[in-house]
Amino acid sequence: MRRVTLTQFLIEQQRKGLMSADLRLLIEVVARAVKAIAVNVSKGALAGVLGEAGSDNIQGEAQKKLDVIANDILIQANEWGGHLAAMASEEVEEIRPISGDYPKGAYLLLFDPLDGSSNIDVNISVGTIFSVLRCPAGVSAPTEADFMQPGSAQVAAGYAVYGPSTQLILTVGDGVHGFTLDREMGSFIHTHADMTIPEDTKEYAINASNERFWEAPVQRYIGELKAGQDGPRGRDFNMRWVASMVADVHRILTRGGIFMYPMDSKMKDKGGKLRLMYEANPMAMIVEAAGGAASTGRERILDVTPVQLHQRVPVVLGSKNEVERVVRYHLEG
Ligand code: AHM
Ligand code: MG
Repeated sequence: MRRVTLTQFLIEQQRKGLMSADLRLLIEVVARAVKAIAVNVSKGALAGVLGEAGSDNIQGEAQKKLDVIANDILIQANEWGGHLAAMASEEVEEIRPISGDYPKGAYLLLFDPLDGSSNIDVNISVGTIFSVLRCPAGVSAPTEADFMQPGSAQVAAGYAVYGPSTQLILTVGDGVHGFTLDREMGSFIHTHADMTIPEDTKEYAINASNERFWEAPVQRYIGELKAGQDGPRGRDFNMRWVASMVADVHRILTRGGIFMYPMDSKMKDKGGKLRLMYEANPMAMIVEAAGGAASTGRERILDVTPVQLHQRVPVVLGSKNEVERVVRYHLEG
């Protein structure tokens, strides 16, 4: 089998005119940071990286040591290369413009350094999610307002999942490509070509402990799935919930399914649980590029106009026919 490394794959994409040299460099740098995060995640207790950092992030959540380590790795890897104008992280309140010590580039990078971090201490898969936007033309000192672009403006999106193997999933809009880290060689190898999500599925992912807080359309939809063969759907469904969005989305990208973190009455004032800019948008771009759909329940995620960097939205994504059904139930009220 011809082994194609991430570098080789990206150079071929660039030659086909699918990405600029700077975007290729940016993705390579993110991939390098992901390798460093994977090393830390896999050492776990041996490196003393488990447990709380003793600080809270902007979301008011207690940071884990690995949240802080992953955030630092991504910032340090990306700030000097000359391909970015600014960065934004789930873990940091303000955007981070590229310091005057380094050349500035044409892109904005957003990331959730370690998604699913409540799973770190129990040795369950976690991940890194990232999104790339263009810095608006003529802007040399970007502010938060320059990040307020809808998900449809993303030029690339991806995630890494630190599971039994480390995988990097990537799209620049032209299909979804998966790479597996060869730890001995230290390279990502292209192992999953053109990943696609089947339109139909028998599997759903939702935190069912929130059932009493859901809105009526979600209660109806999940109620019908749970009724299985005896209900209106006339067939049985299976439930999975890892509580790491990357792991749940990765399963859906591999074998189909629907993932939901819907609006619920506990979090109405916040807008939802998951963050638009570095969770919902990149995952929506990947899912759509793989033939799936992604909605808030009422609106295509990629069409949401952001008003705040750390904005939250309800998320329904995965196999197209199921997502469309959930949207229909919301429209019917
Ligand atoms: P995090 O970015 O702080 O880790 O939070 C996001 C995570 C998602 O990965 C996951 O889908 C969800 O939160 C799990 O929520 P819950 O603990 O309510 O099941
Ligand atoms: Mg997260």
